[in-house]
Amino acid sequence: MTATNDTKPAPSMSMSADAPATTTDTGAPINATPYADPQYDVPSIMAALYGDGILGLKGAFPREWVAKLDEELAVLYRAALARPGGAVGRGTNRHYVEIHPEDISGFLDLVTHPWVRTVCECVLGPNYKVVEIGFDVPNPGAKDQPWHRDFRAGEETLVDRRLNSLAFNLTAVDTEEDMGPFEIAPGTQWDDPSEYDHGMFPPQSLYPRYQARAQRKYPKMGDISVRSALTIHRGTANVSQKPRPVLVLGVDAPGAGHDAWHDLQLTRGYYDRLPQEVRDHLICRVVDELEPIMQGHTIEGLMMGDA
Ligand SMILES: O=C(O)CCC(=O)C(=O)O
Repeated sequence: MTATNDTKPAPSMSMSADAPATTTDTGAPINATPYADPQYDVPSIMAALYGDGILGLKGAFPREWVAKLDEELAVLYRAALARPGGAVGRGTNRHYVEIHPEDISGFLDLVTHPWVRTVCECVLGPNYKVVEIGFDVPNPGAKDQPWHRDFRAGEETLVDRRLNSLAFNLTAVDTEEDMGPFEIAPGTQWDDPSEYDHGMFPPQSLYPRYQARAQRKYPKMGDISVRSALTIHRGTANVSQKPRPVLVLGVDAPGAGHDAWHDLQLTRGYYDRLPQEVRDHLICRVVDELEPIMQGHTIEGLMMGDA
């Protein structure tokens, strides 16, 4: 695929995340952070993830690229539903399916997109690691999820006040109001979880805090977002007749340890064809044949009930 960003920056969902264009006399872009693509502004990316805990980029991929992804996810979803343990419940009429990178034709485009790389390197450092690829499907009839984090916050965040993992989300369809949009409470990645159930589910007494801050997101095909999975969020009720599949890419700072919950597998041939700079950013097994993934990361609180 040809990414849209070769010649000019794609518009950002956050007005402040566009870089001021500074160039040398010869027109070469000046960027003081060697690994960041000069079309993106490092302080704005840092401010968004450490501030709101979420940032988006509009039109990162062409719609045709996303339409192909949508077709591929539909096939993978059917296969996962037919396999015991292939799709994990995330509440009424919702599933999460972890997949293999080579199950989708756009994996390389995704992980080499200049915005994805720049965000990872800015926030997680130059040795960031991709640990997970999968997708969520809130189907018709899905209900409001309880407000939650996707995992427990560690000492790095609670004490050292540092983010050590990110979740990228890419919708496979245009999100409409009745499709149960994703909802997030900006800034809550820093909240104290001592009263949370399993360190992930805030008590209902705290819901007014999230409701007061809540932002619903309406991404279109081609848009991409990134968030801390610790920023309190939920899927809302899908009262339409359409599913809303969303691709999820999980990325860690070195040592964050979320690879223990996942099982990124690549066949030898696929792995060998990847550029070295992509291989350097994977925590994976290289296998002769892809094995069905036994999902290690279930969120029991979501399987037990809706809000
Ligand atoms: O509905 C969504 O987009 C997100 C769902 C979610 O947060 C989850 O299943 O953990």
